[in-house]
Amino acid sequence: RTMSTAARQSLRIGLIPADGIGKEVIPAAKAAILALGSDIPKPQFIDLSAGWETFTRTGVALPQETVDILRQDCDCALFGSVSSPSRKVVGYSSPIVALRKELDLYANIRPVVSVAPVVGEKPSVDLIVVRENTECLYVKQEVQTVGEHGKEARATRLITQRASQRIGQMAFELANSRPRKLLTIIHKSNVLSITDGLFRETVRSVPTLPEANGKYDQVTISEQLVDSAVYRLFREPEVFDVMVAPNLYGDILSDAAAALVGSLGLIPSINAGDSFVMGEPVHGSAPDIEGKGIANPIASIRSAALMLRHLGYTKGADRLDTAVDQVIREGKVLTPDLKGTSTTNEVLEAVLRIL
Ligand code: GGG
Repeated sequence: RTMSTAARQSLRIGLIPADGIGKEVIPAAKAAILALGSDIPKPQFIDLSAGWETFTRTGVALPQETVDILRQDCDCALFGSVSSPSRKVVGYSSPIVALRKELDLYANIRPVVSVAPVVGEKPSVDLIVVRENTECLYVKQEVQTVGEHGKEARATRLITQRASQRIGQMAFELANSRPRKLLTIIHKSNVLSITDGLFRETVRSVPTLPEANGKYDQVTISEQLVDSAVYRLFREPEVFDVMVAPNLYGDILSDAAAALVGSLGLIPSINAGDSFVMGEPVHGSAPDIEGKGIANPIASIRSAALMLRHLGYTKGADRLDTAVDQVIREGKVLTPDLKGTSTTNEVLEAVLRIL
């Protein structure tokens, strides 16, 4: 990653707005990236399609062309949001789940950080949810049969040592890079002792791997059952630093954590693998506000910052985060999810003025 960072003349960014408000917030992130000027290599944007709307138009939710272009012609990507239906639709499969698999983006890193009222003060919430991104119930192996008592539905929940180990390594790296160096493993192995037991035990053993070679000695490891983790998150969020969880728990926990900082519209993420990174706001396609021009662009702008930071462009990433922090701190230009009356464009304009 750092090797190519130094040599890059341009930064090729795939844009996949997908559905709903993704179409409104990804262009805002693009405009914010463009405002960084020479702090990053010259960005080149490549528009790509995926999503429910793409499916209804073409019969395919994730066109092979999108995957091929991301693999061959892009250094990174930004994904918006997808409107997967809640019922089974023949031939449809979630494009974001498929993309994470196709590009082996095995870690979904979701920082949840509040903005302190005064510059330089410690934020009251400052944690990162590290979500395993390739397995758990998201392997989507479901069957329905008919038994003695009527319909029966079953889902396979796959947890492997390989996936648990690499997400564990990513989480230890992150914890080690932070001042508090605290890693909490989230599981439910008092009930799911085989699947969550394997996750817990594999993550716990990361510091004993030969390649760890003592580098995680400063990391404090704790663990928490997922249900009590949600309770503690609301009662005393300050106890958490880095939380690592299997796919579904990580998804739920990060939405819950978003409530602590005011809105899901603020929370960014990256889907990271060993050779590619894709920024993605944690929020969904929000059909209730789609087309009204009031979606919060901050999660997407912060996702762009996270993506740039992951690629080594710290200065550009810092500028985006500082501008967003200032807009939130001033509290004058905010979208309705934050009790404001401003539009997506007005928030973007406020960020651009600072940039
Ligand atoms: N940006 C997150 C997002 O689009 N969330 C909606 C979502 O995950 N829907 C379910 C799916 O398509 O997998």
